[in-house]
Amino acid sequence: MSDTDKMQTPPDHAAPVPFSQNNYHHPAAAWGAAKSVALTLLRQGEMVEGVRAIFRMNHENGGFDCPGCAWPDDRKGLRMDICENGIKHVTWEMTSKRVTREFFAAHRVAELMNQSDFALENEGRLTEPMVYNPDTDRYHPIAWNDAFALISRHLRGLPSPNHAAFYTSGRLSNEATFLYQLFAREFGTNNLPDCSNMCHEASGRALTAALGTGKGTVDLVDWQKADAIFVIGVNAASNTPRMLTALADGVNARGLKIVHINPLIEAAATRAITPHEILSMMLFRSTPTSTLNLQPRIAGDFAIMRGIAKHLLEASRSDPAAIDASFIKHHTAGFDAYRAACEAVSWSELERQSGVSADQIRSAGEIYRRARSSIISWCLGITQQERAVDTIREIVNVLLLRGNIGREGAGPCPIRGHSNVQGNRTCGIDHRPSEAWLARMDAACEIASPRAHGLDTVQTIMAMHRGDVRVFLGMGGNFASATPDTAFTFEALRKCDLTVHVSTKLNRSHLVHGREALILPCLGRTEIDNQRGGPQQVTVEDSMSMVHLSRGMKQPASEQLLSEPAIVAGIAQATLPNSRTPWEDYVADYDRIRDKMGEAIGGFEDFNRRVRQPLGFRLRQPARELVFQTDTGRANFSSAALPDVVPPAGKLVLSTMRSHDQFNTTIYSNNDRYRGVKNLRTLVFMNVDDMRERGLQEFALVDITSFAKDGTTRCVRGYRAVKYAIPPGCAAGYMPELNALCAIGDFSPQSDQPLMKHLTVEIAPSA
Ligand SMILES: Nc1nc2c(c(=O)[nH]1)N[C@H]1C(S)=C(S)[C@@H](COP(=O)(O)OP(=O)(O)OC[C@H]3O[C@@H](n4cnc5c(=O)[nH]c(N)nc54)[C@H](O)[C@@H]3O)O[C@H]1N2
Ligand SMILES: Nc1nc2c(c(=O)[nH]1)N[C@H]1C(S)=C(S)[C@@H](COP(=O)(O)OP(=O)(O)OC[C@H]3O[C@@H](n4cnc5c(=O)[nH]c(N)nc54)[C@H](O)[C@@H]3O)O[C@H]1N2
Ligand SMILES: [Mo]
Repeated sequence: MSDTDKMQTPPDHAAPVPFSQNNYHHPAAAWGAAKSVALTLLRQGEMVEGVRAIFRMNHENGGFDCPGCAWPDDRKGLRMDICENGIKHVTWEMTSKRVTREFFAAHRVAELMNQSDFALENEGRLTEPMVYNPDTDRYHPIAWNDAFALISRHLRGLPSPNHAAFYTSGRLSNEATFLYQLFAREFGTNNLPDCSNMCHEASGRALTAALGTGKGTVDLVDWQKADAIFVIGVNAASNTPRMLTALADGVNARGLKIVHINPLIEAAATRAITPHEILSMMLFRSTPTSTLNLQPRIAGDFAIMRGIAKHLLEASRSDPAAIDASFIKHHTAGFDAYRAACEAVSWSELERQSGVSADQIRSAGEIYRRARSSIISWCLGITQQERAVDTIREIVNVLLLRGNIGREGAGPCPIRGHSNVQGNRTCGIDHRPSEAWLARMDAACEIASPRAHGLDTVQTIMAMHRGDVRVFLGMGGNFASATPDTAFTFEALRKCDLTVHVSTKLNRSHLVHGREALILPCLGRTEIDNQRGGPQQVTVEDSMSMVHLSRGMKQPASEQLLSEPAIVAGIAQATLPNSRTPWEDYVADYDRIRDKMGEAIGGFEDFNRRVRQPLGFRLRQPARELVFQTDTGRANFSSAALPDVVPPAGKLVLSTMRSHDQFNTTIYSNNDRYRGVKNLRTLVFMNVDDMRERGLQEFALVDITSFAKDGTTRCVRGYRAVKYAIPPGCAAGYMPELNALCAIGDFSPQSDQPLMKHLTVEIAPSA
């Protein structure tokens, strides 16, 4: 395949850069990854520190947890459990570049708005608290105590606590999280929107209804024992690279069968060199990490899952062992209705809705039938859909049919995003907390939490736009860019009286601010956190419910940085002068926060001792022991009707996703290595027939118009159409840029998640 180079001026760069797309030939995570790591380290001027840090990351007791994804650490033996993208995230935080008061003095906010997201973050680490001055349109230094006083003045001036919202991005430690929710609830609101409202909310709701747990039930040992693993709607090679280790090891050691279900054939679905296998890398030995690839239309996954179930039920007529009748009888509810739903739907309808042939679905069903134990894993390709909750419940249905839960090597496995997003929810970031959770926390902390449910991310934006939320506080993250309907969200943020961002790096959210605004710089996870009681450690929970310690090693980027717990405590003390919560004591020694968490949160009993065990501890998972805390006391089948996901005539369905070289809104470069893209982010991947129908040549300039449920349209212009192996009727491009197309009202009624992977669009030559 030859490179086709064209010239264009991407918005990110002043000078034109040649862009290209060709097919990537090398195995995932091989030399390309090693080279990219070296470049990242050099670019951040961090070669020596970076290498030292990598050797300490994710190591048994004594390192810091990788701030990248939430894949669990394999801490056995001497293998370094690291990956290219983890290294990028770490060095990005450890950069030697600094954003100083001189920088802010030299740039008006209006000027900074013209810079790309990459350029903003690339300025380096924030170094001191800053306050916005509308007269100069600049940020100026402010003392920490004055910043806390400003926040307190705004919060105390609100007609009710529900006029404030407290956002969390999933990097916050368990300890900071606990203090943050405690502060919000003691102040008087459950307005705790978070990134999981855009990420795995659907997984939590589906699993809770089906199994009585909001989390997956498998652990890394199960990944090492399964006979078949389904990888659905996740780009593992880029976003969960350490999964490749489990896949390749499984294939090599025991002939693991792997089924990928994804409209795109991603790198992990071809062959992989595991992230740390230096020898294989040198010999260019790779492992085929796919037994079968199914390429459904976008949101066609439900139909595939129902097809697999239909296949099993049909097979069970001649082979009773195709389904686990005993498990179904003793542990589940709703089977008869489910069987009827499977029988009622025709294979031709399943083919139409999935975009995959019945034969292929049956092949996947056969792999599943022959495997003694199977894991089904999924990520955003499933969750950011209109009927995501139904689809995840269909995944659970398929697992239940063969008793694939509560035994070794089997179960559901949502692949979480941010490194501690699961821990955030466990430790109280929930706008819809249960009565039991609040009652226990209230008793332990001697406060009286409000009971009314709070606002999620989308509702917060709508409330800001209406003028109902007047103070916005962001604990990490990049709310302005990560959320849907960019233009609407910008307006909403600009209507606030006060916006506050606790951050490590400069980003768009600092520039799209309220009437008054603060930037509060905090320690990163790699940095030493010294408090009155000495250096502190924090804890995080990974995708598989393991809780372990994380301790920073590096001198802080600036002497003025505070830890996240200290910032929360500072705001709380200023805002709640009569609080009986010992904020100062908590910050002096995080063991005291953990002692309180041990009382307040089920599963955290004896927290300080258990978390100091070599590998930390695993939170108990009743569903894993076949204890189902559901309405029926059993695992529930669901028999939802097949959703209609075929796009209307002339329209396409567009999915927004990450490139290889970004972490959410942090863009490391304009490349997307495994998809063969260089220097281009303003692109849309299209099927060749859809391009031909629209008279589009490769790299043609196009405008993309989205059609919202309420009849409104949104448009982005000057994108490049790129021919790609994607099913007809489907298109894909990059987040966060394409959030401009996602209407604020277009969220799933089941999960309240924005439809970031299901936008109805038309694509036409640029006007
Ligand atoms: N390097 C890196 N690592 C990350 C992140 C990052 O930005 N960079 N982000 C972190 C976070 S917060 C998260 S939540 C995860 C996200 O991890 P992913 O879920 O992998 O994130 P996306 O890039 O959005 O990719 C979604 C995948 O879903 C597929 N897809 C799209 N629509 C459909 C569909 O209808 N059905 C199916 N089956 N598949 C579909 C796309 O082709 C793509 O492969 O990664 C985490 N890890
Ligand atoms: N269209 C579209 N939109 C999406 C998605 C999609 O697939 N498509 N995915 C959604 C998903 S899954 C997610 S999780 C969200 C992500 O949404 P967010 O979590 O809000 O966004 P991030 O880009 O991860 O946040 C990056 C910023 O976090 C700050 N930061 C980094 N480390 C730290 C730290 O240790 N402490 C603090 N306080 N701040 C820190 C830095 O200032 C950095 O600029 O985006 C969502 N948006
Ligand atoms: Mo996420």
